[in-house]
This record gives sequence, C-alpha cells and structure tokens, in this order.
Amino acid sequence: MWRLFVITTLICCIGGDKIQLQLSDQMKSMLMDSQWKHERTDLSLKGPMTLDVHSKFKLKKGEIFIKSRVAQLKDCTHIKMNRPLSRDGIYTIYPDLKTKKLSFVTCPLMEADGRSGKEDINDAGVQPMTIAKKMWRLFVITTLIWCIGGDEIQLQLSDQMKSMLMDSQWKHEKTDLSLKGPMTLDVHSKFKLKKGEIFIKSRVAQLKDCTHIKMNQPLSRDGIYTIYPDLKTKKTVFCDMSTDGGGWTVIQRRKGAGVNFTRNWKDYKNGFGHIDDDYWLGNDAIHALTKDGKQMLRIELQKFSREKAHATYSSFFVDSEANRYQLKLGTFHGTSGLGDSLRHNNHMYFSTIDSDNDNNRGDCASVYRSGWWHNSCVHSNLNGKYRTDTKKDGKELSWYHWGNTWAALKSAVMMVRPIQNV
Ligand SMILES: [Ca+2]
Repeated sequence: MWRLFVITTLICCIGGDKIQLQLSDQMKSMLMDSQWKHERTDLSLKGPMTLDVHSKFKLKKGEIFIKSRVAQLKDCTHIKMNRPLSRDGIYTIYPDLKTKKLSFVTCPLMEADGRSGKEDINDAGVQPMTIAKKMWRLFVITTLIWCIGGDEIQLQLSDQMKSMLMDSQWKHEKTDLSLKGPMTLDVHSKFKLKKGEIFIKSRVAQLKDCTHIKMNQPLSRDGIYTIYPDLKTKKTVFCDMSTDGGGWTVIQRRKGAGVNFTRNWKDYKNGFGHIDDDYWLGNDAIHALTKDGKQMLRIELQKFSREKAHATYSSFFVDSEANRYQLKLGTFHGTSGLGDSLRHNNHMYFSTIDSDNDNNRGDCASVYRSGWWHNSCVHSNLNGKYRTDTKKDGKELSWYHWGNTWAALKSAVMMVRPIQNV
C-alpha cells in the first residue's frame, strides 16, 4: 500500500484543432517521473447521457488501460442495471438533460430480479421515462492522440471527435489525476453540459498481486487475473480468492500430465504451462512477487486417495536470477501428518536440467526431472514428473514427509500472499 498521494489539476480547452491541457509543474514532473506515457484515448458516446472513456498509457515497460464510464443514470432501474450489487440508499439520478441540480433519491426495494421498486424523487418533480426511451442505441467511437510534452498535453482530435464533442454539448472543465505509487493512476474528469454537469472517475490500477485485487474488488472470485508484481512485470495468473480468506497468487499448479515440467533454465525463468491448468509462473515473476520479503507460502497437496494436506511457511523469498533464485523459507506449519519436506531445500539455488546449482556431485535436476531448489537432492519434488502409476523413485510429483514415501501425488498448488494478510 503506497501512501504517496499527489493530486493536481489541469485545464482542458476544446478549440481549434486540439484540446490543450495546461499542466502545472507538479503535474508535468509527476507524469515524467512516473514514466506514464499516454498512448491513446477512445471515447464512446452512448446517447446524450453516457460517455465512455478508454485511455491507454504506456510505461517504459508494460502498458495499462483506463476504462471509465460516465453514466448519467436516469433512475434507480438504471443504477441497478449498471451496478447490480447496489443496495438501498441514496443515489444521484439524471431524469433528463435539463435537470440542473443533482437529485437525491432513495432507491428502496432493490429486488433480486434486477428491477427497482418505487422511486421517490424529492425535488425534481420529473417522472421517470419508460425503459424503451432510456435505451439509446447511438454509438460513436473515435480516437484521439494525447501527447505529453513541453508545457502541455495536446489531444489531437479527429474531425469526427470534434463534431461529436460539439454536437453533444460536452465541455471539458477540469481533470484531476491522483497518482498512488508507481502503479495506480486515478483520473477524475469533469465535463459540463449546456445544462447540468457530469464527472468521470476512473482508476488505473496495476495491481501487484491477488491480495491487492481482492482488496480492490472484495467480491472477486477464484479465477484468472492480470497482476503487475513490479513495473517491469505483467503476468496472467490464477488467483485463489477463497482459501483461508483468499488473496493467494498461485505460482505453481499441478493437477495432470498435460504440461511437461522437465524444462530448461529459460523456461523456468519465464514461466510455462496454462494458467487455467498446470503451470509455473516463472522465477522472475516469483522473485518480483517475493522480493519485498513480506510474503508467505502455502502449499496444498492431494493424494490419489483424495486425502488432502497443506503446509504454510511464515515467509517465502526467492532471490533474483543474479543469485540463481536462491530460496529462503520461514517457519513451517503443516496439517496433521505432514512433515517439512521443503526444509532440505532452504537456502538452495535453483537448478534445471541445463543448470546444475545443487550440492550434489551429480546433477539433481536431470536425475529428478525437475526444476527445483535442489540440494542433494530432494525431499520434495513438486515439479517432478506427473505419474498416476507411481514408481516411488522421487522423480515424480512427491512430498516425502507425508507418510514417508515417494508415492506420486494427485495434485499440488503453491501460492503466496503478503504476511500481514493472515
Ligand atoms: Ca551438482
């Protein structure tokens, strides 16, 4: 959680061939320092009351998108359609374009079928329109280019864009940007209609991990998400949002024989497999996720008998490639009957079939068919071969101190989250 919070204002004037955003010095230095580069913005106008803004910013490495919608919602039904989880409460509605003041209404009886109950408009005196009239079909998409440079941001407008902005009587008034650390940019824009005004609020959040996604969207479910462990790294990943409070970033998963885990250094460095199936996230990404030294590890195991167990390590750190992804583990805790088969690998370097960094005169990775923090060599081999007909030779997906056997396991998951989230 970054605490840095910069709010600044720019002025945007529509006129001539471009929109000029006059930047304060603070704004300029913020944009420069943080290495955001705006690439393009798409506006979609859906009827006179809704404006979608999609902006694309480019970092030195990686890129991000802003998607925002300004909806001047006419009534509680529209609010419910737009935000299905809305509860009874006070909302702002725009019964029509001429309504000058914000009308505060209570939206009672939000029903499970998505239809709102009666609306109680307290001062506007305007009756809600029928649904048929509310649903505009007009859809205009156009593009402008936004260049940051010199003393201003210039928005190069296409003729279509200019006429759209003029015809639809939107007038930009001001935009506030809030930069929260290097990864999150909030954009608040204010547009003025001939009568009435609207606000755009959008957030570009490059969320570091599944815990941040969960914090940002508490109702997130288990599934595939994009994370940005650091400014250089963008990864698609599976988030476990349900186990023990959720927020787990899955770095490894084995549940079948579909993906070969006998791989070289480069593959383990970059990651491989399929996010919805078996995969290794990649050592660079795992380093980026754990380099703050504040992550814990959870390992979930299952036998073919369907018996389950899990282990946690109070801390989990994987060093950079320069230090051969050295492993550092905190305190082990396992469910009943599960011993610590990863302790043997603590402080070890990562080894692959083409890179022997182990403590064995031989080559553990080649013998045991896995990229792992081999010592001499393994008590656990979660990247070993996937076998349903176990040979108990340690070359297969296994965790010795669970019954003191090398019997192949049915599944394994390795996942991390920040320690303070326990
Ligand atoms: Ca060796």
